[in-house]
This record gives sequence, structure tokens and C-alpha cells, in this order.
Amino acid sequence: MAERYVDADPYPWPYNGDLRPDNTALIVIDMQTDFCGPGGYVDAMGYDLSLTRAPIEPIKAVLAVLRAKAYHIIHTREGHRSDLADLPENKRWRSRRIGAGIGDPGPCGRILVRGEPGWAIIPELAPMTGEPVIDKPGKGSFCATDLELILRTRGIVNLVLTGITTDVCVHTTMREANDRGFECLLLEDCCGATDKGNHDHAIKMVKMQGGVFGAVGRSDDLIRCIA
Ligand code: C5J
Repeated sequence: MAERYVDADPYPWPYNGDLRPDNTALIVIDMQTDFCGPGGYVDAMGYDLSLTRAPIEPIKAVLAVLRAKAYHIIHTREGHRSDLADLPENKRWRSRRIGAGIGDPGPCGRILVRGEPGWAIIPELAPMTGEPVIDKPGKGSFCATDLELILRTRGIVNLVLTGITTDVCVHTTMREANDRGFECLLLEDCCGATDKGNHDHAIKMVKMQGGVFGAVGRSDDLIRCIA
């Protein structure tokens, strides 16, 4: 096997140099209108949309290259059943407290409800035919989903994480994946948070203890490595 590494921090990624299209997946997390579009959940909470929109172009560039090289591509969406049977009462209560009640009507339909316009992945990053889309009721992509089964079935061991938000759904997914033995790379310019400080600290946390959850890289370094 010819070893291949992405220039990353705190170590060249993946740890063993075994980076191939068939054992590696790009995960695009929650690039939905509710998290980065006008009238969605994040907008209703009053956060700066430019922060969660910042990764759109870098993700688009990575998607184009990884699709062309036949890497696995997987998308996720956070959302709930229309009867809200999978929405914990405390999650709903907290969201209402900040003026963006999950399940309540808004300019993009019912907030974070499956099938509503706000819940859809933004057109710029729309999944292509054959790319799995994981619907998740929580922050982590492994909780109450078939993501792990799909990854194991396909022999995927390396995960490249992108999407929003860095400190919530991306971080929770990275931690879940790391504990399951997946080798994770977070692309820092392909993520965004509702607060710049939280984004920066979430990135820093990954790099502690020799890479406690994996490594952090940038889209151009990944593209250079695999192009
Ligand atoms: C949040 C997410 N922040 N996709 N969801 O509630 O990070």
C-alpha cells in the first residue's frame, strides 16, 4: 500500500497513511436551511448567519473533488417527525425559551420538522443520487440512526467531517465516531458555529492529548493530498 497523508494538526492524517476512496467517507453534517438560511432555526435565535454560511463554498470544493475521485459521501439532517414523537420535551422547552420553538411554525415552515422547507439541505450542497442521507433526531449522527451500520457494511474506517455547527453536531458526531474506532479528520474551514469563539475552542479541543478526537485539517490540504 502506498501511504498517503493529509497535512493536519496535531499529526499527519490518517495515522496509518491508509487513505483510499473505498475506506474513507466525507460526512456533510446538517447543511440545512434551518441552520444557515434566512428564516430558519438559527436565524430565529438571532445568531449571525454569516458564521454558519462560511463553510458552504469550501464544502462545495471538497465535494467536487471527492465525488470525482469516487470517495464515499454521506449527508446528515437534524429533524423530527411531524408528530414530534421523537422530540424530547426538554429540547422543545429550551428552543421555545429562546424564541425558536422546534415544531412551531416559522417563515420556513415548522422548525426542524422533517419534510418542511427549513429542514431541507441547501440547494448548493444538495445530495446526489446514491449518496446516503442520515436523518437524526439529535446532535450526534450515530444516535438513533443507521450510520454505523452503513459505514461498517461499506468497510469505511476514515471519516472527514464537515458541516454545522462545529461545537454541537459536528463535535458530537466526531466524539461518537472516535469512540467507535473511526479515524477522524475535521476540516476547520468546512465547519462553522453560531459563535466564533466556540468554533475556535471546539477546534482546539480536538488537538489536545495528541489528537484526543482525531486531527484537524484544511480543505486545500485534503484536496492537494488526494488530487
Ligand atoms: C444545533 C447542529 N446546533 N446541527 N444543531 O442545534 O449543530
